[in-house]
Formats: sequence, C-alpha cells, structure tokens
Amino acid sequence: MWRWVTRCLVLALLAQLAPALSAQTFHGAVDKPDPAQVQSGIVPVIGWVLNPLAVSKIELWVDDQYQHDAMLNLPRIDIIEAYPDWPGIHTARPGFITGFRADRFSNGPHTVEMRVYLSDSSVQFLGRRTININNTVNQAPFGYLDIPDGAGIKNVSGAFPVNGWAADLDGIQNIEVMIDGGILQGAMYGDPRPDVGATYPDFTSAQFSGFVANIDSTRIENGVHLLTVRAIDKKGMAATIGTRTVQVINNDAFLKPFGYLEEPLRDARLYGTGCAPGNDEPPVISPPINPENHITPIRGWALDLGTRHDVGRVSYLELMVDGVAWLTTDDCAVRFGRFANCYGLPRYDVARYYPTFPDALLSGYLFTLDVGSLMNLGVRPGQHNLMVRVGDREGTFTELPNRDGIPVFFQCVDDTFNFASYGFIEYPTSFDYVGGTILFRGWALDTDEQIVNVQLVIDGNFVGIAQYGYPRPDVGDQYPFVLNADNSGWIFQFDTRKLTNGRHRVTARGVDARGETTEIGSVDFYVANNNPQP
Ligand SMILES: [Ca+2]
Ligand SMILES: [Ca+2]
Ligand SMILES: [Ca+2]
Repeated sequence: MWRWVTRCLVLALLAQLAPALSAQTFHGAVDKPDPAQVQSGIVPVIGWVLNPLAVSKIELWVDDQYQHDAMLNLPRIDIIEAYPDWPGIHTARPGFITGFRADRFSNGPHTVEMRVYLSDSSVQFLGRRTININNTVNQAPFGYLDIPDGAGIKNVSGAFPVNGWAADLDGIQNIEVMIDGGILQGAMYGDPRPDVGATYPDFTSAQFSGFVANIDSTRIENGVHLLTVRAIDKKGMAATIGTRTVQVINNDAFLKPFGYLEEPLRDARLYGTGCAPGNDEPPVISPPINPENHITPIRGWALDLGTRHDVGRVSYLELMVDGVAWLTTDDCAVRFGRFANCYGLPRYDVARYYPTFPDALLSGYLFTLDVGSLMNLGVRPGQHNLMVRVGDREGTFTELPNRDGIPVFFQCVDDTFNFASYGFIEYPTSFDYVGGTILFRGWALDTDEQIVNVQLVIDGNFVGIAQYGYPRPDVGDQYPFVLNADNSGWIFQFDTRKLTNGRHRVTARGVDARGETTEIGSVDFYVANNNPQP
C-alpha cells in the first residue's frame, strides 16, 4: 500500500513540475550507476532521455575518456507514466543502456558521464557523477528471463521452453531452473545473444550469454508453481535471474508428441526422375521407392511425453502427401546401406536441448521420398500438401510442421537433369568473433555426380578452393542415398588478418562435374585482430 502511495506522490510531484518544463527543453537522467554503491564486475549504465529533437547517439565517457555508445530506444513505462502530456509519449522509447568492465580501471573514484547527441548536432551532458570501483568485490551474475515473460500466470503443459541470458565477468558456471525452490534441471548455456553483446561492447563473452532449458512439465505436479532461474558464477556466487508463476496442466489428451520437420521447407520444388512419358519402369508399390530414382529426404525429429502413468513414447511416423500416408516407419529398413524410413536416428543436438527426455538422443527420423515413383503411381505434377504425422502409444498424434502441412511442388525431370549442389558452413557460425588464422569448415554434396570443388568467397571476392573429401559419416547417415556423402567434408585455412576488423560474409559454392556452380550458403561473422587485451 505505502509503495502505491509513494508512487502516486512521485507522479503528482512530476506532474507539478511538468508545466514548468517547456516542451522544448531537454529531459533525462542516469539511474545507474549509483554513486553510493561500490562498483565491480560490469558497471551498469542505465538512463533515459526525452527531447523534441531526435537523439542520434549517446556516448559513455569514463574519467573524461570516450568509451563506447549506449543502446538506445528502449521502452520505459515509468517515464511514459511520469510525462503523460509529452507529445508522442505513448510511442516514445526513451531508455538507454550500456555498461563497462570495472577491471579496466583502478580501484578508487572515477567519473562517469553521458554525452547525448541531438539531430541538430548539439550535445547535452548528462548524469555526471563520481563512482567508487573496488575490483576485489565479486559481482553476482546478472541477466534476464525472457521466456516465460512476466505478464501474469503462464499455463504450461507437456514441454515448455525457459530462456533468457545471464553474464558474469568470472564466467557462468551453471544455470539452474528451480520449481518451488528445488532444483529441477540445468539449462544449456552459451547461445548467441548479439543484442546483449552490443549492450556491453567491452565484455565479448556477453555475445554468447543465452541460455535455454526445455522443461518436461510432466515431472511437476499439476497446479500453480513458482519457477525461478538462478545463475552461478565460476567463483560460486549465485543470483536469481528471474521468477515467474506457472500453472501446470497435464492430462493424457494434452500430451501429444511434438517435434520438427526440418526438410523440405515450405514451397520447396521436389524433383522426380524415372517418371517421364514412355517410362516403362514397373511401379514399385510398398514402399514406393526405386533406388535408381532421385530421392528427396524428409527429415526432422519427434518426441513424446506421458503423464506419471505412462512413459510417453513415439510409436509411429507417417509421411502424408495430400492426406495419404505414402511412407511409414513400418517400412523402416536398411536402404542405400543405411537406415531409411525409420524413427530413432541419433540426434545429439536434440539431446543437448532436451536432456531430461528419455528418447531425445534417438529422436531423429528420415523418410526417403521418391517423387518419380509416386508420379508413376498416379500422383500428378504440381502443388501438393506435405506433412509428417507422429503418433504415440496412447493414440494421440500431431502433424509436423503444423496441422495444415506445407505446400510443395512436384516436378518430373528426365535423367539428364542437373541437380544443384548443396551443403553447409559449420564454422564460423553466425556472428562468431574470429581472429588470426582460422579453418572454415563444412560439407558439400551433389545428388547426381561428384562435387569437383568447393570455392570460398568473402565479401564477394573469391579467396580460394577448399580441401574436399574429409570423412563425414554423420553426413552419410543423413544422406544415405547420395554417393560419397561419407566423405563430403571440406576445410579452408584463412588468415583473417587479410580482412579489416568488423563484419564480413563468407559464402561457399559447390562446383559439380558438369561445371555447374551452386551457392551452398553464407554466414556473417566478425573479425577482431590486434585488439588490446583487457
Ligand atoms: Ca562474479
Ligand atoms: Ca503422449
Ligand atoms: Ca549436379
């Protein structure tokens, strides 16, 4: 109650002040760092600015030395409530935030000041203060719980995600998800968070401060529970990152399987061979696959949950074209030297993200769709609806990627059709920071012939030909119907000092035996060389 009264008083006070402040004047404040507190770790710098002129940038100055720019345009509901009559206040985003490493400065007093640049090139000095740094103090981890968000009670059932970010100069030891004060499970830590990295430019590991935990809610009793995420730094100091109220509602009918259809994508063009007019191949019926034909992989993963009374397990998957199940995991067999049309393929990535789910390690599925054989059996060329249906042992089922399926386009081509090369760039991953000599790495395939070479292009400039043919049995597992998929790895050594510091784009291209060049993909990354060590 008293808190509400205090807030009303503050609002009334600000409302009284407001008429005295001409709309043309500059308003703003720096809320943090607090001069009364000893600072260590990452010193937060948080504030807000309201001005009729647009703010072009806000600089952080420490000891009268420029450090870096702050992140702008953040929502501040408290400021919007305090200035209800400010023109355009309801869409204003007056907040700014940044921070800096205390350990770049000696113990003792230091000045902090913001310089606000307005669109008329004028500069306003804001929030100058003296703070006291003591680097012997261990700062607790800090961060934010993004999902579930803080708006009301969240209803959850089956599997639900918990994610956000957490950072600490000492490094994060682990992240714990707790229910009603007891540890339920850990979270995966280290996902890219370029937004957090941009907020704390002198703290590079903030780039990879994301965490995610996939919670199996069937391990929690039905009802209302308190969910807390706690981060612990490498020196053992813990801090609560966020607390949310969740209501668990589980029953057998809710606990459908779930999963993902990774390939093909919506609107993909799927080619069939062996289906041209005059083709006298006898149609293969069950399953409709001719090993001579072009094969389209249909891949993804699926998991199931049960209540405390049943285990919860995927029982079958079916590949549906226009509502007809053409392939099922009942057809699971060794084809092309490896398992095809099966559920239970290794998925180490899914196991990392769903560590508490019993079948996560073997949650992959792969159907080998032969569009040509389907056409020989009367499926017409053109638009079709494709989905994967996953059923559990309790008789509930789910369609992947959704109940409507996805449109795909079937096209019959003759045996001389040149299929494009494809592949993947594994290193660097998007927005990686790299320096010195690095190894670009990935894999590349061509369905109908050999890859002759893999070319690397950086920022549009050809930089060289990768070494191709490295063993990749994992790619062989995924593409059993492609010749040489077992040896499809490529690497390329590159000295990043040939590039300027900053953002660059690497593109890989495959060249097939007929000389056709196909872009495999591009990844944007950052080069950071010769930076002063903190
Ligand atoms: Ca710490
Ligand atoms: Ca189930
Ligand atoms: Ca080709």
